[in-house]
Amino acid sequence: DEQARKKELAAKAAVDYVIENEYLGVGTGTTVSFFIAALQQSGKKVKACVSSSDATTRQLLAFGFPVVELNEIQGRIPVYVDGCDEIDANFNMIKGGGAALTGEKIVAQASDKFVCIADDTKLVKQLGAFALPLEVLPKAVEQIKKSMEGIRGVPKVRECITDYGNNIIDVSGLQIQDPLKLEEAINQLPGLVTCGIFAKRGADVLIVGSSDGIKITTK
Ligand code: DER
Repeated sequence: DEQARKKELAAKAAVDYVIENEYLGVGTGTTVSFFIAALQQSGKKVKACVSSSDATTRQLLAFGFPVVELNEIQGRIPVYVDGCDEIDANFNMIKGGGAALTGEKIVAQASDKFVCIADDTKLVKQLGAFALPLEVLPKAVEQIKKSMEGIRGVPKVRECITDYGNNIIDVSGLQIQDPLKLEEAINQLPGLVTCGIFAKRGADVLIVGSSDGIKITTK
């Protein structure tokens, strides 16, 4: 379908950013799935991949890539490739649609260059049309739901358990004028594991697939 074609275009273009024989951080989602296949197709060799989720680890191993734990490497990761659910003009993102936001944020934090791959439906003027995912400890679910209602959000617990055994609350109805401010405020909530706003650590390069091809912008 058309959206898949746009994702694949962006994913293929990201292969150029991969540095041979270096560590590579890999995100989660369908756009990343196209990237893993394109990277294998390219024959480029990486030292090893650092994965953001169990699902991505399984896919990387299936495609023959070596995978190492983040704790096993001393330095920084040069490049991290991942998708998003929304991205604004300042490269702030909403992520977590794939329930992998905690692993994604950890590996993104350890990486020097975040290359975001997306189809053009992900581009927004203001974050928040996509319900904001929060990873929360089960014990804190009701309390955090109330906090979100307190800022006029509409929280809904997602039917899933994350790689870390936690819940996801999707919060719709938020008008996110200042992504960084809201990310930092939500981070203070007891029991909050990860906020799906990626503003403190946003993207550095954006590769967008559209029906006219790809567009690459660097922050
Ligand atoms: O969960 C995430 O943040 C992923 O990056 C995911 O939402 C990206 O979605 P995709 O399946 O459209 O690539």
